Amino acid sequence: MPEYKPIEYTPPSFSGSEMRQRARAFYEHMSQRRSVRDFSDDNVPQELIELAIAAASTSPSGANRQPWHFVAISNPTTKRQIRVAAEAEERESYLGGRMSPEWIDALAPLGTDWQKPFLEVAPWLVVIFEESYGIDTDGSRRKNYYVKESVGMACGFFIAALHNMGLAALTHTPSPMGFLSDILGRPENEKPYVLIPIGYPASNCLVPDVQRKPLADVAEWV
Ligand code: IYR
Repeated sequence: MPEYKPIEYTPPSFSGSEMRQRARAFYEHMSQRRSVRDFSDDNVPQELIELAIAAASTSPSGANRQPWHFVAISNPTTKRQIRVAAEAEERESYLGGRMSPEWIDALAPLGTDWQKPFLEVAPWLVVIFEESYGIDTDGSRRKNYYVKESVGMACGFFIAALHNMGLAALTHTPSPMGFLSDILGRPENEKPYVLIPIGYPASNCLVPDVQRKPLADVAEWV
């Protein structure tokens, strides 16, 4: 059995007033994040995407298995293939009755439909795959734990990192997403989790007028 061999940890530390200042600044910065569907085609350097993936990969995960894999796409032909396949699925969902009327109703204030031009316009698409199980060097299967929770947290870190560097993103889940495994040639132990188009907002970018719930509605003090 592998041993527990802990090492010392020196966390970043701040004074009380620095903590308050940082807490407020972080909250205010995060408040400005919006999901964007209307991208400019301006280029984004690969280095920025690499740093966002590195930040995402610092997320906690079940048994520290880090059960995620990021595929970053900038190739226009691959982006086109993804758009065509995603729109075929989304068309069926929106217009072919796969989404319930109640669901369509819930999305109405967001202004979404089956058309996904951002899949071609945004300079990067990053598809995050969850590793349902790992594969050891000898080819044997290795169990992963809390895969969805772990990958969800990594995606949260990813989106925060992108926003922090001034990039816009969308958490997009064309449904079903199996076509992403085929187009990107991913192995059997990986399942698409979410597709994140990344870039700058278009100069005339509009977003839905949504509000965040007030603290009193999302928190309880006992
Ligand atoms: N996958 C569709 C539908 C959709 C579903 C939810 I829940 C959203 O918050 C937004 C959209 C689409 O991407 O349009």
